[in-house]
Amino acid sequence: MTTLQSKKWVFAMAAAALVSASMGCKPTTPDAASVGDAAERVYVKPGTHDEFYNIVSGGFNGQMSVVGLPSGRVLRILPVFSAHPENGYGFSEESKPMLNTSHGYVPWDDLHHISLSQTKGEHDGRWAFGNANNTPRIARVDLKSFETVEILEIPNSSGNHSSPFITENTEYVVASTRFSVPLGGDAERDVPINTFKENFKGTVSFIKVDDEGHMSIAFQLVTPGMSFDLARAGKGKSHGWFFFSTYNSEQAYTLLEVNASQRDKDFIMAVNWKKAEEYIAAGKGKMTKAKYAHNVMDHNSHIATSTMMEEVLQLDPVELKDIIYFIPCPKSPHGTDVDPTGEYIVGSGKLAALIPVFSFTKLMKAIEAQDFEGEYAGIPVVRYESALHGEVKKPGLGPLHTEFDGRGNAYTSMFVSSEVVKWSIETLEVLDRAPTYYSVGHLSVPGGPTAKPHGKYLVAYNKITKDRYLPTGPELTQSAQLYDISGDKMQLLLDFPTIGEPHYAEAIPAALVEPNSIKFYKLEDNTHPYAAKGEGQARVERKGKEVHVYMTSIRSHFSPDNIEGVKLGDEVYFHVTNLEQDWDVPHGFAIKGANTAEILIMPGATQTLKWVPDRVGVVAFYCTDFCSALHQEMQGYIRVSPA
Ligand code: CUK
Ligand code: CUA
Repeated sequence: MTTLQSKKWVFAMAAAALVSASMGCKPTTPDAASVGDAAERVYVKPGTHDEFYNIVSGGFNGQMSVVGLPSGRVLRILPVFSAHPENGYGFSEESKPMLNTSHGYVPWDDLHHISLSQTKGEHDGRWAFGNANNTPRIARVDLKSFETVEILEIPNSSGNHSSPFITENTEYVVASTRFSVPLGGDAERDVPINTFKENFKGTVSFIKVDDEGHMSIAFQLVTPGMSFDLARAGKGKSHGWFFFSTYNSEQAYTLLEVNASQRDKDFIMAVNWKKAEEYIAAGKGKMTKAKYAHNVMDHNSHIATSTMMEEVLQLDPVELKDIIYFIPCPKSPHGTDVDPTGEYIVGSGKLAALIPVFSFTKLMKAIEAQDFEGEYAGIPVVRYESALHGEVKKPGLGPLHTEFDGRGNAYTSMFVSSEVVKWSIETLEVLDRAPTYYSVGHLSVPGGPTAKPHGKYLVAYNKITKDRYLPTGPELTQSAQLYDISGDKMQLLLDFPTIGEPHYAEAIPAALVEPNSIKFYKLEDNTHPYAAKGEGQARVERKGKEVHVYMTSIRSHFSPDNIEGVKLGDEVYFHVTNLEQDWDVPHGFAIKGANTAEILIMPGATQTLKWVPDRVGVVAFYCTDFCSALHQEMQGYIRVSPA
């Protein structure tokens, strides 16, 4: 099977991919079991900490999770794009605006990829970025507080899969569209679907990140109507360039599984973003109308504000000839990855029988010499051989994603043959292969996408679980596997379940994050307009139909805890300030009949729960977080009288 390279074979592979996805393709490699002392190597003694934080995408749960490595222990679910009843994210009045979009409040999404901020090509421990696939958005999480502090909607995009990939000094994160769509105003967007070739366009957004982390769309490139899948920034010698995998160069709009797999090659798109910056500076951009939300959480009040943006700057790379170039890449590339030196660009055609590795130096020479095989939709296509460093032959079936260990080795996930394949970047020889259980998607080596990978471990995030855990009905846990990659041979150490479906993840040494972690918010810095910074300020104020309760919480009581004077038809706002100034003492607040979640208030912060009473009577409220021996006493009553 491996010697055939005909079209027929490719379709056989596509079929194999389907079968493997539906049946769970069992690897048959003999040394499938873990090594003997695996338990010792993943054991983190009680009371001691893991070596790495692994920030993992949650897929269709819309969240990130924080996992310790090597233990695989889940440390936290970190709400990003989905409302989270556990702590009131998306339910409290303060956090609701974080989930605002041009479509209104959208409290769910599908988060696939994580990018950690970098300085000089290395992790700096400041922020984690994540993408919303469905209603296109990029979020920024502050790694001091592990809170989502900013969400930017991406206009002119649909299926924000190819994001958020980051440049080596966090100058930009990019977001590109999976589904090409008609752009413009209502008249331009209301077109027959079969006018795809004329009317549908892709976009790539370059989102500027300033020193404080704040995001803004610097410019959008409008591209031919194709699909973008993944991307990586250049680094070192290729700094200033960005590489995107594209598929559906067929520009199919129906039955894509067949129609978008016809051409032998799709493309890797190379973008010279330094050049694009020059064109922007020279006034070549065009401001166009676009409606998108930009949501920012204030540091001190913890109140999110949503601003509706009106326009975006666009560049036309077909007109401006030298911003983008296509490199042919076999069979529907999924991942594209850049090695730590920035010289090698790895394409992973998910239906391809080999892995092409391109050389940045050769690409530059080819562009300089205009060594093109032609054009695609008005954009120059570099000759495959001219940009090629070489091919990894017979790597396995269904290559998806590649990570690096900083010692000259690359690790590629093979979805169809369910394995991780280690190969040498220099010689392109396959050095080792290890089975995964089952059908691996992304991989993560700590620091793997940076200029200085930390190596040591590799985590495989698998798409299929099957028999690996105790069954829990038709739906099984999602799963990851930890390998030791410090020696010549990869060694399986641990299976661990994950929260949601993991796509990409990054791991960062704990030492870069742990020392900066906030323990509590200082009460004196709290600028929330409804904060009560001591029990003396606790009170109830009426403004027409609105009743504002300035409430405090401290072990183990609320003030006020008996509230009267509320009438049917009122809207009651419980503004609860947590007066504690100590680590790990949140208080919760929940009230009977509220059609919302609880709120969970961090020490020193204020959160607001809105409640509209629906009947006359006395209603109880209580603290939901077991905060002290007298937690069960932490409660109160509110009396609602007829209007
Ligand atoms: S991915 Cu989104 S389909 Cu290979 Cu990055 Cu999992
Ligand atoms: Cu406060 Cu329980």
